[in-house]
Amino acid sequence: MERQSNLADLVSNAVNGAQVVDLHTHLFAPQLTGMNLAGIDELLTYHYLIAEVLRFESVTPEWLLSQPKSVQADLVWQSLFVDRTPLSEAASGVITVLSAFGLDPQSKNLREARAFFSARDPVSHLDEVLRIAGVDHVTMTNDPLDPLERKSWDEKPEIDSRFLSALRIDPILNDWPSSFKSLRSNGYDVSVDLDDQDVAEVRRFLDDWIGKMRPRYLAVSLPDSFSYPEDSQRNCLIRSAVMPTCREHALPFAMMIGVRRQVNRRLAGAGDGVGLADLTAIERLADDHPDNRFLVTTLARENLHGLCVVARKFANVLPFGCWWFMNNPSLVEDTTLMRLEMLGRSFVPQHSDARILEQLIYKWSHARRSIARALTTRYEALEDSGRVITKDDVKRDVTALMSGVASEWLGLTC
Ligand code: HDL
Ligand code: ZN
Repeated sequence: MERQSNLADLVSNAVNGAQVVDLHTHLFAPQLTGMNLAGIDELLTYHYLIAEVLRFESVTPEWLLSQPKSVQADLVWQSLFVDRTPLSEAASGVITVLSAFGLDPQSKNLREARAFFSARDPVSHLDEVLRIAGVDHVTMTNDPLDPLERKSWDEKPEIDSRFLSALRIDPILNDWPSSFKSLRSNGYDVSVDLDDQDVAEVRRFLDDWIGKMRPRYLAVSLPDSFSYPEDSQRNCLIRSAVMPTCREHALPFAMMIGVRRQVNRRLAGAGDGVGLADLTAIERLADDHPDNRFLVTTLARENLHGLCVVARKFANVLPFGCWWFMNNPSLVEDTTLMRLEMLGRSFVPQHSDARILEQLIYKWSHARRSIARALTTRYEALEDSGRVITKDDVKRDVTALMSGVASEWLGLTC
């Protein structure tokens, strides 16, 4: 027992002390005006909690989503935190954030929390959140077809170097029949047909935005129905525009697979569901494009083992994180243990997917606990096999898992 608790403490301290490179978030550098979300009302109206509160309260989604955020937040707090124990991961995350700032998680109302967050200076608050969360770099999700975001980029902002860009191209790949109109209105000579000229214009669009944003990867979320090869506009754009562009700019392509958008439209941002992905699509893409690198995460728990097998077959595939419905402590621990058993440390155990600034604190604190447990289990098995685990082993492995592998794939390491 003595040995185990020493090893567990050694690993836990190393994981808790390791700085993180966060591979995927919905946070924005302060220079991208009007894009950032922070504070207690945003934390409590996170779409995960909106979905949860509708399971307990006899209000309609339409009524709830039509209320001011403060009314929504008051209802969420009363229902999930006062009338009931905040048992879910998303609810317990708010508790972790409040405790990190010394606020009362047992409070009956939001007066103290609102006063605290509204008094914060945004610049020092950002610094403190990143310090508490132990995050060195935050990768954004940047959509050049979002008018508000495009306006910011067109002003050539000097982006805070702690924020990395990722060029997100869902509308182009998943909805060409309508997104081509946005490209047209932004000066690209494209049509719905997607002929060679259109593909050339899409490449010009990607090159232009890679020049403006300097992204670390291109990204797309894909439905469970995603298949490759396939005679479709999405496949044509991936093969003829995205793959050569990523190779030319030496950028990975991130595929986040298995989402079924708007299974319940009434819930708006909270209305997406999950589906089982066909992993042969990743195999075929990785096999057809050996000089491209693929960051892959899947939304269905049932896809995780298969993704580890695909990654064992194709070194240009890097599993990353426990995405969205997978981001629960039990699943993060199980998934990390499975990945360690099958891939050694050639994967990225977690990304936060944070939407609200202070979520970085809980998403990383909770993930660290799970990752440390999984790593300790592997070390214990190794020691049982006769390999002594040294402090240097732990430091080297933890640094790779929490930042080293991500830094390498994002081009942060020189
Ligand atoms: O598509 C994505 O990047 C997802 O992460 C969605 O934004 C989702 O709504 C989400 O916030 N998941 O955590
Ligand atoms: Zn996301």
